[in-house]
Amino acid sequence: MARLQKAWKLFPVKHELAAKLSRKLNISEFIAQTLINRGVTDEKSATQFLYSGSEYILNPYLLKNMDIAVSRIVRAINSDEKITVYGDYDVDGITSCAIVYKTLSRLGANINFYIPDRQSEGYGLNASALDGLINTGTKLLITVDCGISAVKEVSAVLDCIDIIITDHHQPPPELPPALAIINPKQPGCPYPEKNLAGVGVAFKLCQALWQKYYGTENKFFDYLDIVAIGTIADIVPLTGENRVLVKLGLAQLPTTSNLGIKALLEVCGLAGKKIDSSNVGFAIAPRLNAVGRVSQATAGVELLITDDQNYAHELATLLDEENSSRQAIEKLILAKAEDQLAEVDLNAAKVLVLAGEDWHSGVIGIVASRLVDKYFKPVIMISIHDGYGKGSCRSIPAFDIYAALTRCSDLLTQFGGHRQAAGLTIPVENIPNLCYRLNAIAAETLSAADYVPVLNIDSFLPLEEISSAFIEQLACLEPYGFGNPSPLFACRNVQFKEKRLIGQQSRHLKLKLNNTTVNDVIAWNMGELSDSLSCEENIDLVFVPNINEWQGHKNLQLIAHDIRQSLSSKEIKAKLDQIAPDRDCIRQVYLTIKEFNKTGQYNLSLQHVSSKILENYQTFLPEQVVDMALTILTELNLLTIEVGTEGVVTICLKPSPLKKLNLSDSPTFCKCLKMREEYSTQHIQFEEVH
Ligand SMILES: [Mn+2]
Repeated sequence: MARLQKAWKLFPVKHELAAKLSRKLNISEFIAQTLINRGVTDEKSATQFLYSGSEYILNPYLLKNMDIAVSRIVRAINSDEKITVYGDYDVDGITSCAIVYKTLSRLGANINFYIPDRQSEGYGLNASALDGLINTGTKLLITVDCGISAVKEVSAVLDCIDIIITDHHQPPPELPPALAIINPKQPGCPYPEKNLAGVGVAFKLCQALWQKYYGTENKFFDYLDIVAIGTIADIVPLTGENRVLVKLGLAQLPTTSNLGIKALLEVCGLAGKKIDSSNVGFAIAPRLNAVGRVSQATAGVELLITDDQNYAHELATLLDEENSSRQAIEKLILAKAEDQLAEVDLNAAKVLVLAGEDWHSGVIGIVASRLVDKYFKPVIMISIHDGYGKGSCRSIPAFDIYAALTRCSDLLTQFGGHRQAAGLTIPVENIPNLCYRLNAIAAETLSAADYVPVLNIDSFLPLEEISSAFIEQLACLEPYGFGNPSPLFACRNVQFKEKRLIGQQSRHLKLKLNNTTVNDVIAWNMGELSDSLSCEENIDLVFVPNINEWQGHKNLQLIAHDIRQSLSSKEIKAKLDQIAPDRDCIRQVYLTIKEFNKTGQYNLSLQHVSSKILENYQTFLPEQVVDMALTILTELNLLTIEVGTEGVVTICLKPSPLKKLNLSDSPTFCKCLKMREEYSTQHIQFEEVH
C-alpha cells in the first residue's frame, strides 16, 4: 500500500507575543511560539510550564472525603485489621495497587492486595471476589482505579466490610454506598485537577496518609516513578498536576531504588539511560500490561512491591517473556487481519470491520490501533467464540465510534466506550450488517479530508536556529504525550547530498544534509520514499530536532515526520497568484484590457478578463485577484472603472502615461506584496490549525 498522504497544518504565527515571551523568559522565539500553541501565553504560566516542580503538587486533603478515608485507615492500622487493596489488571490498576500497598506496609498495616482476573472476572469489583476476601478476614477494602460504578456489589456487603473507593472514572448518577469515595470527578469535589489517573488518585491517598503520620511539612514524593508509569500508560492528559507527577517520576526512574523497576529497565535495555514518556509507553508499560493481557496481572504488582532482588529479576524476565508471547500473538492476528484486508476494496471501505475465530481478546485492541495507524480508517476487530463476537473498536479523530455504535445498537448485545475507542458484543450473524451500517454512517458523516492524517506544525524552524542549547531548552516542554504533544517543526527548500536506506528490509531512510550544524535526517519507516527523492531537488520537511550520541560524539539530527519534494518556484508563483497579484499579473491584466479596448470592448466582467488572461498567458487569476489588479491600475491612474446599472462595468484605459510608473505608489499593490509574502511563509503546503 502506498504511503498515506498527510496534511500539514501550521499553527497561526504570533510574532509579537512570541517575541515578548522570548525576551521575558530568555528562551528561543520558536520555543515561545510552541508554548503559545499549547495555550501557554503569559510569563507566569510559561515559567510554571517550563520549570514546574514539586511545589505544584497539590494538597491531597483538597479531595472530598480524604479525611474520612485517612482516619478509617489509621484506625485499621492501629487495631491491626486486615486491609485489602483491590486493583485492576491494566497498568494504571497495577501501579495504583502497588503504591497503596507499599505505603501502607511502611506504615505498619496488615495488608494484602487483590487483582481480578481479566478473562474470568473482568474489570472492577465483583461479588465472588468480595465474598472471598471477607471470608479470609479482610475488614477494610480500598479500591484503586475502579469501584465508582459498583453500587450493587458494595450494597451487598455493607454489613461485613468497610469500603473506601478511590477511582478516576466518570461517576454514574448513583454512587455506591461506600464509607468514603475519593474521586476528583465526583459532584462536590473541589480538587482542581480533574484528570488524575487512577494511580494519581491512589498517590494522593498515600500522600495524605504520610502527612497524617509525619506532618504536612514532610512532603511525600516517594513512588513517583511508579505514578509516572501508570499515568503515562492510562493516557490521561499530561497537563497540570499530571504533568508534574510524570516529570518528577521520569526523573526518578533511572536511579530508582525500586528493585522491580530496576530489573524491568534491565530487560528493556533501558538501565542507566534517561527515560522519557515514550520509553514508558512503548517498553515499560507493555511489559507490565502483558501479564494482564495474557495471564495473571498479580505478577505486575509483585514486581513493583518486592524487596527481593532475585525475585524481581525472575518476575521481570517472566514479564518480558509474556510480552514477547503477546507480541507473537499480536503479529499472528495482525497477519490474519491483513489477509482479510487484501480482499477488501480499501478505496471504497470507510470503516474496516474484521472478524476471526478465537482471536485473543487481550490483543485485538492493539491490532486495531495498528491498523488505524496504517490505514487511517476506523477499525473494528472482532473475536468470534460460541456464536458471539467480542469486538475492539479504534477510530480516527473525525469519527465518533461510540455515537456510531449507538445508532447500530439494535444489532449489538452490548457496547460501551467513547469517541475514539469502544468495545462491543455482537451475535455473529449481525456482523455483516454492522459492517454495512457503519460504512453508511461514515459515508454520510465524513468527508475525504477526514481520512487524511494531520501533522500540526508549531512553526517554521530555520536549520541555523538548531543547536544543542536549543534542543535542551526544548526538552523543558517534556514530558510529551496525550494533552502535551511533542513539538513539530517544518523547514522548506532543504538541500541534501546523500540518501541511504538503513535498517532491516531497508525500511528507514537517512539523508545527509548540506548543512554544517545539522548533519542528518532520519526518516523511520519512510524507506519507500527514497526512489522519489533526488539530490538535485530540494525537500520540505516536518521534523523534531534531537541529539544523537554515538561513541562519544554528539550529532544534531532531524527526526522526520514527513518529507515532500519542495515546490518549484513556478509552482509557488502559481499558488501566490491565487492570493494577490504581483507586477507580472498586473502587466497581464493591463495588456488584456488594452486588447479588449482596442476591439471596442469596454463592458467587461472580471470573469471575462480572467478567462482572456488564461487564454493569452496560461495564467489562472481568480476574479478577486483581477479585481485587485484593476484597483491598483486605477490607483496608478491608468484606467477608469464605472459601474453602471445592473452591474455593467465599463473599464477604460487611459492614454499611456509619459513618466515612468512606480507600482509602489499604489497602496493596494504594497498590500498585495505583503499578502504574498505572508502566504508564502505561512501557508505554502500548509493549512492553518483550527
Ligand atoms: Mn485507569
